[in-house]
Amino acid sequence: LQTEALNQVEAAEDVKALQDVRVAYLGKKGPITEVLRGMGKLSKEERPVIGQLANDIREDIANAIQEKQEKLEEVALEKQLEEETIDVTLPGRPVKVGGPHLLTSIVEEIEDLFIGMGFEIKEGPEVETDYYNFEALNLPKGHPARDMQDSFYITEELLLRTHTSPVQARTMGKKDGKEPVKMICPGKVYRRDTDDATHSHQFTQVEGLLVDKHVRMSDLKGMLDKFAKQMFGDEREIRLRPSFFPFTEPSVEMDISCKVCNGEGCSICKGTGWIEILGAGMVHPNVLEMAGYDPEEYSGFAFGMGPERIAMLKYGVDDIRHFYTNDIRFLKQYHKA
Ligand code: FA5
Repeated sequence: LQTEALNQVEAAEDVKALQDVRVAYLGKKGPITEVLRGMGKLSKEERPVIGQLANDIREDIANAIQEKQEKLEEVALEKQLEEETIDVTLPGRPVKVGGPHLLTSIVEEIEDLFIGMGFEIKEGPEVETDYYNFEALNLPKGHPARDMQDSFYITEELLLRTHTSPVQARTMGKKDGKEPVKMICPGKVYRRDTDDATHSHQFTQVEGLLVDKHVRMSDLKGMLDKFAKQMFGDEREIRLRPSFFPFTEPSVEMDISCKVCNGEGCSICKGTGWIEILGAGMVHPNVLEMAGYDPEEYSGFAFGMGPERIAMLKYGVDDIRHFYTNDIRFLKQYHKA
């Protein structure tokens, strides 16, 4: 019996087969248990001899099973390790990394540039009151210049802001007419414009405002020139054209030359070789007065630029709609490594 059991232990090929051997020989219904159970029927002399023998055999088989089990487990572990080996020489799988949207990058670039010139960053609401969007900017109800910025109204008194200029009025209003202001405000604006290559019904603006004693038009011109050169490089030309905004007097519009497409048949520059990127001017005395400043003592300049147009010009993007349609092939071109 012992030899037979030990042979079977040796022959067991896996843990399951070994378990079967254990049950067969050492289990409750196995031959050894049976022998031990029948001890009562043996004579007094036979009992210790047979008992000792049965126990020895049981121990031998149990030891053999234990040894075999350890061996089988070791083999199984080795097999598993072999199967799960990692080949460290295989090339890694590339991780797809996102990046900021081109428009976000441009706005951040503009912010950095103005922070470098000492401007603070301010924010204002996109749902604006008629008062701040128009009236505080010298555009009373019924003023014909309101038509320049066709608006999305929510109620009679609330609208989606048509420009970032209301943040000028909000910022000045908090200063009690005494402290100087030097701020920019980036943000989204909305107009009922028909979408085309250079116009969108929702776009971005960055407003700028500087109010202090003795601020002059030449300060505005110098700062715009510095901005343009830092943003586009010294080779670009700028031109200021007289313009009209009710909240500035005098008012100008600034164009930048289109070097990317030479202006020839180019949709950004409409063949003229120039693209308008901002409106600006000296803050109108009425606007200063409404915000609590004495226009005899204080003066200021303001500007509002379109980052989409700036990005188009800087990177040769030929249609403003690329910024909003989220075509990954377009966006990827501008991800910095
Ligand atoms: C204004 O919105 C004035 N608030 C700017 C200003 C501020 C003037 C402070 C004086 C003082 P305008 O409507 O021209 O002005 O727009 C300013 C800039 O926004 C434009 O030069 C252009 O770059 C951009 N822009 C205007 N309309 C659109 C549009 N539909 N899509 C994309 N960009 C636009």
